[in-house]
Amino acid sequence: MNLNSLGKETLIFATQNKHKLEEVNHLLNDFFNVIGLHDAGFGDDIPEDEPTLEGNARFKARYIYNKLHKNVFADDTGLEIEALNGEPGVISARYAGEGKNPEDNIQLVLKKLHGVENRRAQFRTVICLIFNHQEFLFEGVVKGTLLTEKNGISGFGYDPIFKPDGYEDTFAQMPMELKNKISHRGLAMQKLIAFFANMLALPGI
Ligand code: ITT
Repeated sequence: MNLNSLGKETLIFATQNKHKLEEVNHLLNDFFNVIGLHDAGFGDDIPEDEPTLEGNARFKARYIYNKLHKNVFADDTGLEIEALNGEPGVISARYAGEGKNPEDNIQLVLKKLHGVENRRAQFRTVICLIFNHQEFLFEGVVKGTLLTEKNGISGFGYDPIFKPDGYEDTFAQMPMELKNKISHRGLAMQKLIAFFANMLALPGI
């Protein structure tokens, strides 16, 4: 194992997104020293041209593994809107253009849903982990409703317009701890953590 000075193994999270890194660090902090691509010395964007979330998560994790030969995981998330046949899905980051501007993306969703009664949507995350040279996939889904205007300033991306089922607040109105407990990425991460909890209890790992 590749242990750092705190006795925790370093695990690379193949992301350039600081918000995602912060959320995930919060969850994995007990087990790993999680570093993003920036701290792993990687400044380039990894292409996300696959037609599915699974494909992109796999591609990103393999891309970094093939360069660094270290344990790594990557995720890909999409907002899947029922009335738009699952759009924006795999192109959630660049829905309104290659500038990947979250405000533009939100405005485009609101425009497309203007006057539409069915506001049902879900966030879906797929994580691909490459650990000890083996590949594993984990999925997390959270269902909810899209509002007609933004609410809240926490989080990122589409959070200000997404209200998860069972809650009165949007993700952008929640503390990170609560979002992590119920969110797509949080649920996928909980599966990853359960996997590690099992794995690390085994002798020889
Ligand atoms: P990396 O590929 O570098 O990890 P990214 O910002 O492209 O960062 P994703 O591919 O996982 O992240 O997600 C695609 C987009 O989906 C992202 O840019 C946001 O617009 C949206 N998104 C992802 N997770 C979200 C979340 O928890 N809340 C709100 N929007 C989210």
